[in-house]
Amino acid sequence: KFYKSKQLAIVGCPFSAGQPKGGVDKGPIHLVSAGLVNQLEALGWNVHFDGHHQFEDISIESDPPIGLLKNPRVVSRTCEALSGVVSEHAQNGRLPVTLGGDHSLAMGTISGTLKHFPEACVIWVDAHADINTTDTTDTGNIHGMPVSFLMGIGSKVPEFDWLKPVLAANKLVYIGLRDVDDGEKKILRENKIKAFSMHEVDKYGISKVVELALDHVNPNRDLPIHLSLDVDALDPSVTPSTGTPVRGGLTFREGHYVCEAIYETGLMIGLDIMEVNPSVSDTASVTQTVAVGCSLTRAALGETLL
Ligand code: 6HN
Ligand code: MN
Ligand code: MN
Ligand code: MN
Repeated sequence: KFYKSKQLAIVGCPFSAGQPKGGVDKGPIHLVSAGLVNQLEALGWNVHFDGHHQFEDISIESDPPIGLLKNPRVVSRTCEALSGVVSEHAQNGRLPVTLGGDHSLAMGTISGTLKHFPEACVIWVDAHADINTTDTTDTGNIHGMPVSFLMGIGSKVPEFDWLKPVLAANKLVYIGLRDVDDGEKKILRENKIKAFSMHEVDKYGISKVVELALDHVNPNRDLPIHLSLDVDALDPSVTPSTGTPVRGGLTFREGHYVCEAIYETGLMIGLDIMEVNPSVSDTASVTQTVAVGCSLTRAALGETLL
């Protein structure tokens, strides 16, 4: 609907500075090595893949914390560069599919897609709300903060001046939450942000939850949708190789259902597949997590069961 032809761009982002564990930077390399490009071509997509972005000009040296924020300059400059890459793909009619890397990258992807689709809504599928501010963060890990930066809430950090508040509270909805910090709960309440935790998934079932989520951010089913998916939204038995696993998550089918249902709207203008970490757990777990990362991506891009 929003892109003329079936064209997409894979934006591989080997990046881990938004959190402390090594390995998440290898996530996109594993997803592509597993054959993701061919799999998407088999679904009828014209896939543009230039290789993984290295953002080489950005040094991790001399980047001391700002307040509690770890690697703030590296994260900021990487996301700024990513924002440009993503918005250019959108401008050229290619659906940007970003493979992370840690979830701080969503500052780049969402600011990039919203530049071209300012009316778009965001569906954030995650165990975590990733909405800590510079004031509420306990860990200083910026992958727990991208949403607050996109909304422009919390004390400002000059290093992130390039990122304007682009995301309104009523344009955001969460699915899958189950590990939300106290400060984040307060932010969700105060900003009246709609969230469907695992409690609501249990109560209503996943199809109703997706319908209610769309009713909230996209009542007439006519606005563009950016889907940002953290693989830790799924249960650790399904996607064990991720940096911050939390038990009690979405089943394999529930995770895929969300992707299929968003694809069915025909409104998706951006997709993030984040937080696959091939250094977490054993080889079998890594193979499984990468395979699920690929199948979630395919489900979001039109793979059907029949
Ligand atoms: N993620 N709320 C915790 C924090 O450090 O702020 C966890 C964040 C996890 C982020 O999984 O993308
Ligand atoms: Mn290119
Ligand atoms: Mn998460
Ligand atoms: Mn996340």
